[in-house]
Order: sequence, then C-alpha cells, then structure tokens
Amino acid sequence: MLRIYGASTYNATKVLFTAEELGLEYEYVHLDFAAGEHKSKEHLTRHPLGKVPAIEHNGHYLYESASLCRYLANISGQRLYSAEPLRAAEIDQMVDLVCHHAGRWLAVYFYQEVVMKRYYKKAPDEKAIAEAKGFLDQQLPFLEKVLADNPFLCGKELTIADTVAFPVFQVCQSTSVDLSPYPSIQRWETELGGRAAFKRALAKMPA
Ligand SMILES: N[C@@H](CCC(=O)N[C@@H](CS)C(=O)NCC(=O)O)C(=O)O
Repeated sequence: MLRIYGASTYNATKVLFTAEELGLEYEYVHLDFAAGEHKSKEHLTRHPLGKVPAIEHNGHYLYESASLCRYLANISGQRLYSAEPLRAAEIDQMVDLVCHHAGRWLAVYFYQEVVMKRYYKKAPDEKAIAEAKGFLDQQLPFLEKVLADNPFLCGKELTIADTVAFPVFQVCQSTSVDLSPYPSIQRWETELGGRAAFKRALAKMPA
C-alpha cells in the first residue's frame, strides 16, 4: 500500500507527478496547512520536521521529494531512472543540480513574489530577488543548452530529473522570472505541462 501525504505545493507535486508517470496505485492524503495538520503528532511520525511531501509504503515512512521520486522509480523497475550505475549517476547529478541550484533560486522568486504577498501580505525582498536573478542568469543558459540538444533533461527519455525539476518551473510561471531568452526551456515547460500525468497530479490537489 502506497500513501502520499502532501499539500498544494511544488515539492508535493514532484512526487504526485512521478507516481502518475509511473502509473502507480496510491492514495493521496491532503494535509490542511491552515489547520496545522502537517505539525500534528501523527504527521511528525511520518516526517520529523513536519513537512510535506512524505510517503507511507508497506508500513515504512519516507520523506524528501527527490528521494521519494527516486524510490518510486526504483519500486517500478527503474522506469524514469536506471539500474545502471553511470546512467543513474547522470540522472542523480541533474536532480541535484536542479534541486540545489536553478530550482533553489526559482523558489526564491516564488517565495518572495507569491508566498510573501499572498500569505504574509508583505512586499517582496528585492535584494533576495536580485541575488536569485544573478544565479539564474548563470545557471539557466546551461539548462537551455541541455534542452536544445535533447527533449528532456537527461536525454531522449523522460526521467525523474524532469519530474523533479518541472513543478518549480511551473509555479514560477506566476512570477517575474523571464524565460524569454530560453526557448528550449520554454518548449520543455510546454511539453511537460501538457502531459496527462502532470494534469492528473494537479487535479489531486485543491488549487
Ligand atoms: N527539501 C524538502 C522540502 C520540504 C518542504 O519544505 N516542504 C514545504 C512545502 S513545499 C513544507 O512542508 N512547509 C511547511 C513547513 O515547513 O512548516 C523536500 O523536497 O521534500
């Protein structure tokens, strides 16, 4: 039995998108952040920091979105991943690159321009956005080159690098991040956003 605990956030979307691409059967449990369900005693047994996403699989609890996507791919015969060490390392390095570099700076835009405004009624911190822009100006040209050469982040096939990377790009569509200099990233975004699995993942979560 697989259960995915989430909320309407891009980290939870990564796991639902991956599960949907893999065609896994699972139950989705939506936690109400406003009611503090993610900090409840029950949820702290699933995730020690009281965050989402987390999963329960055959009585075991696991957390951290990219690790969860890799685990789901592994229990599905490595679809979206690989049993071959070098290929797996190539996919892992792209997952890490998007989580720790480009994705991290995109998340600053989302936090400053959407979360601060919508939930805290505060103006964005322009210094934080300028810092994020500086790093993205260095990092997005690399992803543009990768996606100009191949349809997906790790070549010709969709992998967990794409399902982990895309949700943060998608939420940044409602920020001032300017992807117009990056036509291949935009082409990739359109392709992933149109996938039936991504639409099914989004449909699981309240807007
Ligand atoms: N690195 C973690 C980040 C998890 C995370 O920060 N989740 C946020 C939502 S995107 C959360 O649960 N925030 C609630 C809180 O920290 O109280 C992952 O990728 O799973």
